[in-house]
Amino acid sequence: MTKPNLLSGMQPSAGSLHLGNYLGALVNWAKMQDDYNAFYCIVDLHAITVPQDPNELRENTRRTAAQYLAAGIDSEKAALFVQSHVPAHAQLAWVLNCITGMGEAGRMTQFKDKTQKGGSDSASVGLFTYPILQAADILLYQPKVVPVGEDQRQHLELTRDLATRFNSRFGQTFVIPEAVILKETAKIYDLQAPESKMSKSAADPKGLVNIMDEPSAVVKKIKSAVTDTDGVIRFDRENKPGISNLLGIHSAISGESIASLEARFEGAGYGALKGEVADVVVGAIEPIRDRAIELLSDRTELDRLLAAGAARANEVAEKTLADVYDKVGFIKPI
Ligand code: ATP
Ligand code: LTN
Repeated sequence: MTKPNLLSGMQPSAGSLHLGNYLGALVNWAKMQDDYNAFYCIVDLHAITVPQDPNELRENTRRTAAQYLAAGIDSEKAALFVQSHVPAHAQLAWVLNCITGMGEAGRMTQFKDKTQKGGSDSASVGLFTYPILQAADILLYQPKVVPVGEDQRQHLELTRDLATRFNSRFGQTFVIPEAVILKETAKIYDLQAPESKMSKSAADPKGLVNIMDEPSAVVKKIKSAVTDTDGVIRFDRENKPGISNLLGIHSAISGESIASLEARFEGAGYGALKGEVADVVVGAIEPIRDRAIELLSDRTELDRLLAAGAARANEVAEKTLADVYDKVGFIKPI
């Protein structure tokens, strides 16, 4: 029996992934590659919707790929590729642009949030059409499932709407994909501001554990995590966000339940919990960092893996695009 397709994407927008990306996305992607025919796309076209330094973008694209491979994405099982290596993404996005309403695109909250932060002059038209390019990323691969974070739910709804509209206007073309929203336990919060999610754009770098951080820096960040003053180790997201986040991180990595951690740390000080969380985190990410550094030392091999991924992706994407071009009435070149 053939496996159903899966697609997901990540932006190469920083030199390192953080613990939130790792526990929220990567761990799950590595698991899902066994049961699905998985396509994992590094979305460089999306990254340039905000200004990028060209050399940094090149570096971050390879660093992102290396970290995914180091964390268990197997290039034999899943196709790991760079979006700009598959021209059909931009080509299908154009067609989808032409069936999307201005108002419909304007309702996307991520665009609204980002323009509110930077002002409408700083926002590009590319940022406005970002979700339509994302819909193209997805629909080209006819995936049954798209694993994403909660923040992507609205983009997935738009993708489903566009696919349904195209199918009803031009005949059955696209599979309607389902969003798979990652479990609540995998939502990781900032160590310095534990009410907000851990994010690349954190105000204070101390709040962010990066996969590529030196182990000693990771230990330091965890030991200086913000907690509270009542001295009890108990999971209570509302009143004890710092301690709850540390328990959540431990549990997500070690697999030990929160209840068991609470029982084991009853009467212990916060320092003891932090020490153990630091050990657990370093134990998980240090081998990934080491392997990523190793992969990055052979860029020819890394680029070869990405080229192989792109070849597999192109094969599927070109088929869908040819069907779309035909359905909308473009004549075939002879
Ligand atoms: P950031 O907010 O750090 O910029 P992002 O969402 O832009 O992160 P992407 O590379 O676009 O990062 O997304 C990679 C994946 O990581 C997405 O599926 C996203 O939902 C997930 N993710 C990001 N931050 C967290 C977090 N703190 N906890 C759990 N999952 C997260
Ligand atoms: N918008 C997504 C990144 C992304 C994506 C995709 C995710 C671009 N194309 C296709 C899933 C499927 C984000 O910011 N996480």
